[in-house]
Amino acid sequence: MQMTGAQILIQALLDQGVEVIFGYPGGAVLNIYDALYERRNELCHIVTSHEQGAAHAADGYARSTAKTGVVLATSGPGATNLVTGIATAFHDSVPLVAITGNVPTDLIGRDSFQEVDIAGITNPITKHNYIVKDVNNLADTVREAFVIANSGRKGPVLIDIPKDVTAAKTEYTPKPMFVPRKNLFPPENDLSRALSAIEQAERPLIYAGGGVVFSDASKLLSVFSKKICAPVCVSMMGISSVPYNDMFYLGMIGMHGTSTANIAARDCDLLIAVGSRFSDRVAGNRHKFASNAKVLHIDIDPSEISKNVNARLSLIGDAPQILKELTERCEQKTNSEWIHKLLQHKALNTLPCVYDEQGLNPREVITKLQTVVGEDALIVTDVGQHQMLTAQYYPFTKPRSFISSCGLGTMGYGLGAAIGAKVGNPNRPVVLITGDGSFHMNMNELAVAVSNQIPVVILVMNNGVLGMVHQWQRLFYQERYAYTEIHRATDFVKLAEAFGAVGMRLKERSDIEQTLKAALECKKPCVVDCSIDIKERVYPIIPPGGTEQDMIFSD
Ligand SMILES: Cc1ncc(C[n+]2csc(CCOP(=O)(O)OP(=O)(O)O)c2C)c(N)n1
Repeated sequence: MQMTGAQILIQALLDQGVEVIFGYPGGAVLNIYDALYERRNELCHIVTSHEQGAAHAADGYARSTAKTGVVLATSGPGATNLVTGIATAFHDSVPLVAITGNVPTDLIGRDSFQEVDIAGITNPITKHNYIVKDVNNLADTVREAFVIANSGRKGPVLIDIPKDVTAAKTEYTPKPMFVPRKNLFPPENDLSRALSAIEQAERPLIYAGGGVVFSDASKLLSVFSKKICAPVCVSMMGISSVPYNDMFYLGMIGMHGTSTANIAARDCDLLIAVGSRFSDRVAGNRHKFASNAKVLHIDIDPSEISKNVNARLSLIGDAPQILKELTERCEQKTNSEWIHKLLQHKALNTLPCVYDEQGLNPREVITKLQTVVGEDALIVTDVGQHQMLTAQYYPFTKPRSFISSCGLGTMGYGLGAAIGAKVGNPNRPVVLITGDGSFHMNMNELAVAVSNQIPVVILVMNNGVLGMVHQWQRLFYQERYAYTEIHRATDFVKLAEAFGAVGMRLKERSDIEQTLKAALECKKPCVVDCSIDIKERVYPIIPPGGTEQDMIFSD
């Protein structure tokens, strides 16, 4: 059947199983919006306040549902507004298809109105990108983009479509939905070397990253850890891969990790990294990290091996398949001394959780939140102290329940991502934990939550400062608080009301549970202004470039 490029695009997206697109209209995508309008009963489109919010929403949707997020923007400023969201998804390996309109083909390269080379701009932050110059290539390009976004290490793909291509007509031939490319399986040689390293290890430690969460390898990892008697620590991306109350769980590793996890990395003789990157937030000093251990790196992306920390052994492939194979082939180990020592250390070094002060302690709000929202909730964060405290204190029990910009550390990520997560999971409670700095960046998306009746709960940990940077100034800049005490007078309750949302204030410890309950039960977008002391800090911290020896535990 003859269709326009715009109609083909929408049909191809529907054929890929896409149910929702986040985006923002404009001149270069008018044909696409017109085609979307025709199919409005089949494909939901959510218009955000800003394209950045749309990209974060598509990202939050993808992380929480395991589907591909789709975002649509016009040329020029619409496209450049996507950049931070695409980079955020790229850093954390989130499958995203970003579609941008561009000026007509004959205006490209002529400094035309709203023209940018978005393919050039996004080259380093996408897995792949396309400029479709011939309508006959459009449907296959869309299909291929979904394959690439979802194969191997997942990530964003951009498709730039000039306006004349969306207007041109051609024949549309339907094809079946994409099948991701098959992952490699490691050769027998590598497997048997890994197995003998596991056999010989006296002090094995598993370090799990986002790859475990995203490949749904959590259960297999847990079985594997018990079989080889190895405790498990996680990167921030790996949070929720292991339930917080798993006997072998040591918590987060790295800069704001637990002392037990960091000591385990120091003392282990075999470090089994699964789907993780050894970023500088984990291995602050990559030359001294886990220096007593052989590293066995399991990853789907060969370019990760020995990128940051030298791996003596590696297994390239799909984490679930590899973990299953290793578990089946290795002997049941007992390693009581190593495990016993670490679990004892963990029991004696829990993070502080006695709250006797008058004011509101963010840790207490975060811990009590779980008792109110239950295990099914999706917890989204922005970036800063509130993010680290959530990572440290929230008792996650289910994979994919923690959604945060870990790699890029994008302030302003949270509200868009929370909206996307709620759209993808309408029956699960979605709570955004944010800071006043982060919330100021993209709070305009509150309008979207209101107009689309997306009832997210937003807890603004309001300390009146850019807390995390303030903390670094205290520790590393002799308390010279340059431009982090920004004295904003925003009234978050009034602001919420102005947007048509519900606003609440939380100041007293005694009100935590009832306020959180009320926020959830109002079934509307709700902003809770939580008054947090400016002196709140996140400990422990390993200073940048340091090791577990340099860990600071208090002011
Ligand atoms: C877009 C962006 N700009 C700047 C930063 C640097 N940065 C990291 S944390 C932080 C402070 C965050 O403040 P807030 O959101 O209020 O959270 P808090 O640390 O107080 O919990 C800043 C400015 C960033 N991560 N992202």
